[in-house]
Amino acid sequence: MTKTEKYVPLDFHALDEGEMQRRADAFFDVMRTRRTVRDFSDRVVPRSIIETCVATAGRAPSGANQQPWTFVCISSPEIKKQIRLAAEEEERAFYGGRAGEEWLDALSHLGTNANKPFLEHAPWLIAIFGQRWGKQPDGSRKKHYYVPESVNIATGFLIAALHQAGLATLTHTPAPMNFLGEICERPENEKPYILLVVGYPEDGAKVPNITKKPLGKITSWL
Ligand code: IYR
Repeated sequence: MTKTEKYVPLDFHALDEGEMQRRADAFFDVMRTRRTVRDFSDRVVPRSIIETCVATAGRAPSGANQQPWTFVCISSPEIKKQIRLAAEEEERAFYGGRAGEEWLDALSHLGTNANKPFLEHAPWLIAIFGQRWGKQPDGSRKKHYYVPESVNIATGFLIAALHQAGLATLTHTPAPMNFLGEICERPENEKPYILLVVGYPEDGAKVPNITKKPLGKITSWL
């Protein structure tokens, strides 16, 4: 029997600085065009592309390498419809008063409202769950560490992978989101974090005329 080694050699290939800069610039040029999209076409996206992008998300670092995430990938029209109905009910309460004036004011430039047709039109919804705890071999609870950080880093990987693959996304967070666990039939240890809408933008889709902060506004160098 071969013994599993505790440590293995790192697969790392250093690049020269010119190549590093070229790659950093090339990736920035890809990511700078990412925009949150709210008008989705119903054009089909092959499952294999979603699979590969979720596999990329699964390479994210996580607390104690516990990988405390589940990506529920939904293309079923019936389930998308259930999600739309439940999300719109929450959003009606949100826009109808629960959000409060300050929050609605902060959102007003995005032009959002309680109607979420994209939850049915887009070919894929990816409901991202964090596993608040895991299971020991004997079935008892196993504590998980840094679950929100881990899930959110993996979600960032996923959004980048989908964008790089030529797909549009919307990071949707209806609140509260408990209906997602019920519709997706997730176990009680899983908490919904984000509902990612994935597909192609509708022809002629428009996005809010907003900008990102320049580097000088998001950094401090010591
Ligand atoms: N979840 C609502 C409201 C909303 C909240 C924030 I913060 C946004 O950046 C965008 C929307 C909705 O999806 O309409």
